Amino acid sequence: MPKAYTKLELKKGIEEKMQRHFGRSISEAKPEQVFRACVFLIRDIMSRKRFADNSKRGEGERQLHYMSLEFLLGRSLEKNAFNLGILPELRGAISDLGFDPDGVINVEPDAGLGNGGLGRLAACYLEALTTLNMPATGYSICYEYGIFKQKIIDGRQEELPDNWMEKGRSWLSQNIDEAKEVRFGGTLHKYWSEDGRMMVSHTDYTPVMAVPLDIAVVGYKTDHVNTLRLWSAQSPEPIDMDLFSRGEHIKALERRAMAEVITKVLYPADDNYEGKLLRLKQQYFFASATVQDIVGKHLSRHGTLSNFADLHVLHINDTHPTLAIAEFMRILLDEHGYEWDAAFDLVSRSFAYTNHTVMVEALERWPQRIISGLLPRIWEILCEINNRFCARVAEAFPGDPGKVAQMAVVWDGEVRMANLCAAVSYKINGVSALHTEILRSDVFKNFNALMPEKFVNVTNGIDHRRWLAQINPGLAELVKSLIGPGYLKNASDLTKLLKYTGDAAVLEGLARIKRENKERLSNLVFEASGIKADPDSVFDVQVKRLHEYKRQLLKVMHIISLYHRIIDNPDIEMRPVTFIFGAKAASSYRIAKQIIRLINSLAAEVNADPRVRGRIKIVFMENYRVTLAESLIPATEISEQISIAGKEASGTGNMKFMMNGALTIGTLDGANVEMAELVGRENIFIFGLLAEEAARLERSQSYNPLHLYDTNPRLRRVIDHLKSGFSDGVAYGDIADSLLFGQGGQRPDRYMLLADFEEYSRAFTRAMEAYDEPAGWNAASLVNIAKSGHFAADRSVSEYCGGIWGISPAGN
Ligand code: 26Q
Repeated sequence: MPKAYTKLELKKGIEEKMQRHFGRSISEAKPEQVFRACVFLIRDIMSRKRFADNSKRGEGERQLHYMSLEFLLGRSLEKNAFNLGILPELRGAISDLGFDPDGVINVEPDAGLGNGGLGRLAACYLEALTTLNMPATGYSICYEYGIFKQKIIDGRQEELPDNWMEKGRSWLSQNIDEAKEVRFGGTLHKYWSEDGRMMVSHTDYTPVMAVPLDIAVVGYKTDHVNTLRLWSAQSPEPIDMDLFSRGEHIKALERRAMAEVITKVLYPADDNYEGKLLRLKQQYFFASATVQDIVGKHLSRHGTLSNFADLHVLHINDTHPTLAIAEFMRILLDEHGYEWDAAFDLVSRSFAYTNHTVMVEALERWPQRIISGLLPRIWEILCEINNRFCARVAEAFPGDPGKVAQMAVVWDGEVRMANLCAAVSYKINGVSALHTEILRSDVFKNFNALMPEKFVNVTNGIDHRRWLAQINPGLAELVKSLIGPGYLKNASDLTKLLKYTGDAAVLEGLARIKRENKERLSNLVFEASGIKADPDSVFDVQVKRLHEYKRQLLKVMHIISLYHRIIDNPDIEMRPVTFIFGAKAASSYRIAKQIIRLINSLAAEVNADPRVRGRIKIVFMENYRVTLAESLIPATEISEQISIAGKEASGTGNMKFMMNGALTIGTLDGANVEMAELVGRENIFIFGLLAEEAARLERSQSYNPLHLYDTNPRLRRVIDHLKSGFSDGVAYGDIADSLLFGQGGQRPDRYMLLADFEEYSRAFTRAMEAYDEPAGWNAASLVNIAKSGHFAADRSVSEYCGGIWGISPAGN
């Protein structure tokens, strides 16, 4: 068991850090310095744990290396204190020192080293792996600037740089002696060695140093500590005084800057592939440093690579780290004298791959000329992998050359990263049952025919300690009083709550907690936007990245039609609803940005219209991020999960809302399908086309939104409203056109909003009717919480450990 710290010990510890690092006493300190003193103290506690833990680590156990270009950590002070079991003591200590604990906690910026779901998933999994005592290391990039800060100015998204390191770097510890050199460009020379083997040497390359910055990860009430290793790019060139004096310093500085730009900024495109050279440099930089690190450590311990695959699994989080496959081949062939077959055998037993998307525009395909110029040796290796794989495919499907065309890794001047992963990894998984089924039957149909044993499903999960206990202390207290604290380690215990669905006192308690959370959020909304969100209204929330397939626009269209109803019947009785949106749009995603502006135009018109009399309020919360989600989710009553079926691989926000007692209005997409199965149709509001139906409509090209527009007057009026514009004088003809006629060569209404409009509207009405009956609503809310244990990351990670990674708890 971990050592407990008293409030007094922590107080003394903070004072000590304050003196040591800032040379001042607490009475002279600012909250920022108190925050940093707390971080230093918590880091000490974690280091002591790590030291004790390392000595227990076995030599012969398989380890996981979770490779992800994104780890969306959010804040860490409260989280780490929570997991160490000292959060109340830390808060008490800060208070006793004369500071507001929330004020100190709020100093911390989000580590926004990710875009959204995929990055947050990585963070949740590393926490769960650590809590489960699994030997695991996370690998990523230390972006100097994380996901941009969003400001809404005149209704429009503006992007500001997110300089998180300024205050957030206190968690990082640099390990310069473990830096690695990564090589770009250059020339290859082939020659024969004395024993008749072909050798490759690489000259004139541009070296870049990868310096590791480590973050310690603690699990919940365990002594186990893991590491998240973030690579930062540095130029190996010293500032050359000679060049300086010869006036060539600008050139030298230019070269330095070129290297260091690699880890400057996270690409803010989410689910949308852009073939940018700098992004490829990030990917190779990351892949090479990581594989060198893992191989180097293995060699220094074992002196041979022959047992590598027994002791390591490299997990590829989507295709972004895929170059690691080719890089490992390069290291084995060129640096360790391996023959191709032996090297390939080793590599193909070492990698596993998770796919997170079925959207064709998100599948990474890198142009051959970019890869061959930047990474000449990697390009050769990719070609060789491709040749051998295509030969295998041709043999497996004789007389069907189309199969080679579909499955090739290099084709038509492009490298297809997903095909490379599928060809080489020993396991491929989707992130929900439906998504995995679509991978098997559609995206990777041919691969599934050739090697069905590779495909598995692991439905996503979330860190329920953060997303329930930490962010919703009121609910956590209630749950603990009913079923004890065991659920924190064993989330399936939450089902024990089911026996209280008829207990009026419990349901009232649940309602009271929601009410308090709504009041808190209402204050936050008012501070942020000046809008009064009435805690007596229903809080209906859609927060996620802005993407057409997620259909924020469908919700907008529905709100417009509610607004029309009020205009037509000014006295109509309608339960007041506050509609809350939060979303960042990728900087280059034009339509997504227009939709943000549209939400703000609509909000301005509706919120100011005296006829509405508070029955509808619309709030766009700027800069949606992990920390904002932590305030929004506990206060939400209706969770909107309304993507077109078949396109949202899983969703993880849906799980967070469910766990906090919101009821979902959703399509049968991603993990919503499993949510509906768990809670039953009476406890979720399902609507819309099924994935099969949507796919069939798309294939047959028979979908005709114009017909719906012509025949449904309510819908027509909504779209006409978009065209004619809002009280701020802004009209959205482009959006209306893309729905009715298609834009830029796209089919009209690609994501079938019009097809689902009526059913969505009915689902919302059903939800409002259910809300009219508080006991029933609260019972449904409790059922959702009780069944949400299935979506704990602990469950997902255990499935990965058993079914994919083959790892077990450290020291066992
Ligand atoms: C690729 C190439 C170049 C630049 C950027 C990218 C890129 C970056 C991020 C492509 C995709 C992403 C992120 C994808 C993502 O977050 N997918 C989501 O993953 C979640 C976790 O599995 C799922 O729940 C969501 O359904 C899925 O959309």
